[in-house]
Amino acid sequence: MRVKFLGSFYEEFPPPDYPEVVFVGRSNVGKSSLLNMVVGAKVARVSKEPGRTRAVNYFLLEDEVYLVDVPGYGYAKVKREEMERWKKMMEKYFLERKDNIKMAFLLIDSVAGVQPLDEQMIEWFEYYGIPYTVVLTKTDKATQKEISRTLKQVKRYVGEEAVVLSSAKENRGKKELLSRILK
Ligand SMILES: Nc1nc2c(ncn2[C@@H]2O[C@H](COP(=O)(O)OP(=O)(O)O)[C@@H](O)[C@H]2O)c(=O)[nH]1
Ligand SMILES: [Mg+2]
Repeated sequence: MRVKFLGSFYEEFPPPDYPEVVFVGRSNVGKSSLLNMVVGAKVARVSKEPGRTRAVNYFLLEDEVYLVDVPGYGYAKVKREEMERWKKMMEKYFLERKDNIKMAFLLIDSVAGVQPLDEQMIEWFEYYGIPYTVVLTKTDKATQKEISRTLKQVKRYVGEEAVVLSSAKENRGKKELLSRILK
């Protein structure tokens, strides 16, 4: 896969010359790892301590589609003002880019399940009219029972065809995600 890091953006975003696919989820859910798995290269930074990403990172895949890594949410130690800043930034991102976003991948930890802030993201997608797919992450760490429970929660919002099971550790879901991105 040809993939290029275009940079970290805070205020202005790159010109909408390509359609974009955005990866959204709680901090530490495995966004950067998933992105790296999908493109088959270590382009996004995987971090040990959560809550570090502040920027919107753009990658260009195959000179065809932008892959966008936005800051994660829900990190417990984040202060209120920081949370407000995150919210403002995301609202600006979705408002400005909604027509260019062809798909959002909402990452949900297979073990932790759907959290209130994930539901808030789903409300945003619906409000902005952004189609989304739910990606369950880290299935290698989850029991079958945990996966079933999380699947059941997710199916309150989307049909089965809009859910992908993944593990960056086991390269699970890579083909499925790539075909959805390049579609
Ligand atoms: N077991 C397992 N660990 C993972 C997987 N994906 C990510 N991780 C770990 O989870 C932590 C957070 O990953 P990262 O990709 O930085 O999450 P992000 O904050 O959402 O971008 C790191 O320690 C990763 O090594 C996975 O599929 N399986
Ligand atoms: Mg990350």
